[in-house]
Amino acid sequence: MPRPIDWTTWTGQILATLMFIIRDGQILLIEKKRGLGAGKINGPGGKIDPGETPLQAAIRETQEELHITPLHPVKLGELWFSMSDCPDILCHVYRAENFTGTPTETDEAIPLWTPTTAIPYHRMWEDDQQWLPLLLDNKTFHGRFIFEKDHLLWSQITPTLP
Ligand code: 8DG
Repeated sequence: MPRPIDWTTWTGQILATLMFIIRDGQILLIEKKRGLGAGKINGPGGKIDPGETPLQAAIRETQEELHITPLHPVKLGELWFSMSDCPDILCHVYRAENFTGTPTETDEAIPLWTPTTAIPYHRMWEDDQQWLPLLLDNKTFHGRFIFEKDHLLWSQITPTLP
């Protein structure tokens, strides 16, 4: 059974972001080379630095990881992760339709364009298949998840008003 969580008083200890760029029926993912989730496929993103807004952090992380700048990102989701082996994570999720620059491999990530109809969920965090389809559909959402290490024990996805 998942440990009990009082979501009404829950706060994220780590604030993070994710950025998904979707263009011409393809989504720009990364193979993450280090940090939390290394080896998994994900969107670019990472922790928010002190003094940064979530949007600024999402853009900066995409610049650092892929050497590109997303244009006009829109926040579509918020993900709350109760983790067993690290502090709780609150993640802001953005979508953009375009970018400047050329996606380039860096120390942190290998770029991976994938058709939106063939997302490699088996190589991603277990919860992603529950909310990434909403993002692809331009729907807004709030997800809450309880993890035991890498394993998803419990989840709840709520549609939100745009
Ligand atoms: P660092 O150099 O500061 O250590 O790393 P960072 O790049 O700033 O942070 P990070 O360790 O990469 O941050 C974790 C990233 O993983 C962040 O973008 C949020 C994301 N993430 C989770 N859980 C999940 C999940 O279940 N699904 C997806 N798609 N992403 C997740 O932390």
